[in-house]
Amino acid sequence: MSETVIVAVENGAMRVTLNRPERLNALTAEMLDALRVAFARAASEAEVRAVLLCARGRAFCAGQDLGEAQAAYDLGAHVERHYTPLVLAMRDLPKPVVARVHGVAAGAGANLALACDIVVAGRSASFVEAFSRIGLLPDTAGTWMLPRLVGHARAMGLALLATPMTAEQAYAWGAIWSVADDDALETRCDELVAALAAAPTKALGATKRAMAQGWNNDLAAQLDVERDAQRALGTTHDFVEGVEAFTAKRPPAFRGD
Ligand code: LHQ
Repeated sequence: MSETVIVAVENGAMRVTLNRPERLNALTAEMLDALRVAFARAASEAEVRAVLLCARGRAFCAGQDLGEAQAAYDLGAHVERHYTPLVLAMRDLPKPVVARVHGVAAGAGANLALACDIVVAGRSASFVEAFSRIGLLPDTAGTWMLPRLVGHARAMGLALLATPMTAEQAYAWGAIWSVADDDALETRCDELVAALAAAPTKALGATKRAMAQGWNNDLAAQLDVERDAQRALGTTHDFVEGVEAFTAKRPPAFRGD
């Protein structure tokens, strides 16, 4: 079990905490392995219905540990081994992933946060595409996500200039879901994750998948995606429960199946 990535499952929610505060949670190979294991577990355990990615200390994550990166003989191999499967695991997980971001999120740390399905930032948060400062390009899906989230012009400014995007900017530009006062951030995120963990998991998973497919589909193909997903969701317990609860004017008790 890793001490630099702490994983706990409670009431349907998996909390994944980056825990290397003295290095601003800069990502080591051990941490990246542990993150991949955590997301694989989230995928395989039905008990897990939502994931919270958060961090200890004064920053969310300073990106790749530059001490280790310098020692890597081939950065491409490092990216392929550690970052590519992690981003794909997060995006392919048919369950919602929430990022709770406070303080700096830099480099791969910024892009890992932005790869989550819902990002809530404390007012102290900033997202820094720090790559150009050290002679690299935005990885961890930065070049794919940023233009989709904030548009080409802002993506280019963020990437080329490495100017921090504040929490308020990230919110105003549509890169994140919401901003909270730092002292309210933890409670806000816990409530959000609890609500997601009690939601109809299959429907949320299908929504996430369909939204991702939508980036590449034309309208007709996407309408087919929706039809097929709706057909499958129509056979779930949670659909029956949702309609019964609505009719009986009571809150639904979704089981996630
Ligand atoms: C760090 C780090 C760090 C090690 C702070 N590593 N120690 C790249 C290469 C290869 C393959 C795959 O992908 C990537 C992806 C990437 O993520 S590249 C981008 C890597 N990240 C950065 O370039 C950011 C580097 N850090 C910073 O620019 C600053 O530390 C930020 C802006 C995050 C925070 O600044 P401050 O609040 O002023 O804190 P600090 O700089 O004093 O940092 C505190 C300590 O943490 C310090 O150690 P020290 O012993 O002096 O207290 C830093 O050396 C250490 N630290 N980031 N990435």
